[in-house]
Formats: sequence, C-alpha cells, structure tokens
Amino acid sequence: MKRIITYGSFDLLHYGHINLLRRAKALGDYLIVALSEDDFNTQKGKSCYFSYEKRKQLLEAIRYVDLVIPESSWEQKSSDMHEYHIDIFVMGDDWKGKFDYLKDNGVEVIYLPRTPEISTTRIKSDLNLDKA
Ligand code: C2G
Repeated sequence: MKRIITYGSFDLLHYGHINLLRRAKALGDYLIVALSEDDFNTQKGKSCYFSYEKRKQLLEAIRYVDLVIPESSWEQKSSDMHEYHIDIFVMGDDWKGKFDYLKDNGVEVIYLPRTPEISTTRIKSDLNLDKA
C-alpha cells in the first residue's frame, strides 16, 4: 500500500487541481490531501472564496482522494510524513525544489507539471471576483 500526500488550498476547484490529484493517485494506492485551513491561507497571503469546510466537502467527493486532513502550518509536513506513513510527497512544479528537505524523512519527493493556463487567480480575475 503506497501512500501519497499533497498539500494545497484547492479553492474554486478546477481541472488543474483534478489533473494534479489524478496523477498523484496514479503514483500509489492511497492519496491524502492536506487542505489549507482558512487561517493558514491568510498566512499564505491567500483569501479563499470557499471556506475550509466547503473546500473539504468538494475534495472528499473526488474519486482520487482517500482522506482530507487540515494543513495549519508550513512546519507540519515533516511530522505528517511519519504520522501518516507517507511514501511519496507530491506537489505541482511551481513548488519545484521547495520541499526537497522532506527526502530526509525517507519519502520520495515528486513535482508534477502544472496544468497550464488555468488557476484560481485567473478564474477570479476573469469573473471579476478579485474585487469581491
Ligand atoms: N496546480 C496545478 N495546476 C494548476 C493549478 C494548481 O497542478 N493549473 C497544483 C498546484 O501546483 C498545487 C495544487 O494544484 O500542487 C494545489 O494548488 P493550490 O491550491 O494553488 O496550492 P497552493 O496554494 O500552492 O498551496 O504547503 C503547500 C501549500 O499549501 C500549497
């Protein structure tokens, strides 16, 4: 049973997120998503359109996702690797290199190519939600 984890806000869920989750799940058997809590998003300089609970509800409906856990800090990743017995850590390649230190926890670190042209920021600006 190969266990995968990935992290993110997953706001205004779109096909770029789904492409990431599908490829992450294809790397193993069990996919955990650590979902950024609203307070942590503020630390990331993000304000999500949907609350944590709504974003969690959406992710739990995705066939590739086996478990959603809260992401409340940058620092939790190392302990998450041990607590959830992770084999592979996956992120989009906009984060390339940023989490290589997790290899010290005995996990494989994989950065997958982002889906071009789509982003939550783009959706908000196209819908003029960035003024919301
Ligand atoms: N993503 C992607 N293609 C896109 C948009 C997003 O592959 N067009 C990927 C990102 O690279 C990330 C995941 O989808 O791996 C979630 O994206 P965000 O919700 O934007 O995640 P982010 O705010 O970068 O949070 O501790 C890590 C942070 O929580 C990551």
